[in-house]
Amino acid sequence: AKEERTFIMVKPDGVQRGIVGEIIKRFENRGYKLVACKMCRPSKEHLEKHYADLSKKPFFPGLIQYMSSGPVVAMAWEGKEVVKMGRAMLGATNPLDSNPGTIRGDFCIDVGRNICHGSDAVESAKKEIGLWFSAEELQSYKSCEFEWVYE
Ligand code: YYY
Ligand code: MG
Repeated sequence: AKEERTFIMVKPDGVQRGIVGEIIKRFENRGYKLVACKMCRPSKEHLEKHYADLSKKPFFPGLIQYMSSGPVVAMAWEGKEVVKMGRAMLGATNPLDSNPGTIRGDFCIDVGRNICHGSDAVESAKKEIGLWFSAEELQSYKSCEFEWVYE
């Protein structure tokens, strides 16, 4: 369970607005472990794969346009229940429904500029990490915090 992983991404607006460090800080502070991290400029084809489930939605073209408009920071985080807790830490998809204290609830307003992505299930996390990272980009290591974060 402590080896569960999720895919978290700072979207182009989060990068432009300088919120990368804040997002990383929240996952670090919580006790989660960073196992992969890179800045990249994803192609439309790559983003169409990432968001394949949404391809029929009316907002899809705008979503792909926005997501390919600048660099993003892609990350994989590891720890107990990190998929579910990652979603809770991000807040609701629509920032206007996100509680204050969540990342979206603290830093954004519009659904089409919601600054971050997080996998919605363990299975989709596996798919997304496989899409964004090669095996060599994923690190396995024991954090010195481990014994102090977990009982
Ligand atoms: O997983 P999450 O990002 O919270 O929401 P999804 O339903 O997977 O939608 C992905 C992405 O699409 C969302 O973060 C913003 C955008 N979007 C939108 O622009 N308008 C909507 N009505 C719904 C989603
Ligand atoms: Mg989603």
